[in-house]
Amino acid sequence: EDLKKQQARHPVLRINSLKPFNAEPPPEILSDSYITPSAFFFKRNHLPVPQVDPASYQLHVEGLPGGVLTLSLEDLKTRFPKHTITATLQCAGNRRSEMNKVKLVKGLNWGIAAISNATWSGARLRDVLLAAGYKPDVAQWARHVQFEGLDTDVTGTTYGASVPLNKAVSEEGDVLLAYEMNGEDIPPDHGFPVRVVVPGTVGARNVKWLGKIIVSAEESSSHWQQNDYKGFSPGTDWDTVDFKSAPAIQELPIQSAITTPADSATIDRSDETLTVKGYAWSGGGREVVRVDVSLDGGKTWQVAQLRSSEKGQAPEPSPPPGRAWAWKLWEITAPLPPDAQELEIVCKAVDNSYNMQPDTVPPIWNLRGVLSNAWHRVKVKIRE
Ligand code: MTE
Ligand code: MO
Repeated sequence: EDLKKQQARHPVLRINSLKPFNAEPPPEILSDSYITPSAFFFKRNHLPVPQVDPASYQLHVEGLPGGVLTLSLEDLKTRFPKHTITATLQCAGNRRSEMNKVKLVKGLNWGIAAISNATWSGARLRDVLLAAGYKPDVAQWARHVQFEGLDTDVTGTTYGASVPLNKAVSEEGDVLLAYEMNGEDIPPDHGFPVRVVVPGTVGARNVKWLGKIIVSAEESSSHWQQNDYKGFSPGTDWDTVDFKSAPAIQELPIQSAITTPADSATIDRSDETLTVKGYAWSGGGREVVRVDVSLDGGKTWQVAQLRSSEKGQAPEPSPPPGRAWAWKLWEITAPLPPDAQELEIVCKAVDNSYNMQPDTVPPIWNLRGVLSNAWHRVKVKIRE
């Protein structure tokens, strides 16, 4: 990766690895705006970012009875209706650092900001599959839609992933072949010129620099589908793990975290009140319906205010059931407890299936450090 590209990256990002480039924003930036500006959107790359020429870009759609359909960027933009959604993307490894504190895991040591929210515009994958010859009888043998990126490792192997066919072809699935992020061309780090956006589904399946789509009876055979991004028991270690025994992560569980105050912050007693902010999101289009906040380590709870638009703007109407793809930002202002010198602030969210977060990390610890969604805890000191 050349220096120019690195210099174009925002200096406030916290770099997790330089080659390939992996970074997350400072948490408080996440709750500053409902739509995360692309410069602050977390960046997760397994391989070097490829430079793709939009003029010669081709997308191949394979595996359907009609043969291969090849589309240019122009075809994608002009032959299919443009559809826009707001969707949150979260890496399966978000909050991995909290698992690392319990017992060492393998993977990038993400804090709480490997999650961001953007608007995405593009062609519906459903429309493109229909144009390529998809018919309902295909569902008799096909089960998955595989995606291949144009990024490759030293052996020439591309990044790849797949999602269930029913998610890809359903009208309610809202899966996009996106060519815009936040109203502009998708930035190179996020998949220029085309990426898949599979709302409600783990970041890993949202393949960037999309080169190929394959309708198939099989899941993607890629490392990231077969031997990574799977959950295991806390009792499973690297000697006993059998990656074939667990399903690939698709929809993510309920999640929330405190973006401000930061852990170990000091608060002045003279402030009298404390404002706590954060995000909450659930996978599979399940809507976050409540966030509970405690200032005493979980003994007593208050309900936070939820927001699903920019501050000062009219609230967005509730999405149709099962299509809540975007996070909610939340906030609560509470009086400082009179006698405390230290507070343990805790948050936990509830989605519309009444799924809730587990209270501690050890029961969900796993060797890859994925699906880390325990109650988020932040300790602050009060200065008299
Ligand atoms: N697509 C390609 N081609 N290569 C990748 O390394 N990383 C995946 C996914 N798509 C990846 C990819 C992972 S693990 C995540 S979490 C998201 O992209 C991150 O998307 P972002 O960098 O736009 O935040
Ligand atoms: Mo990821």
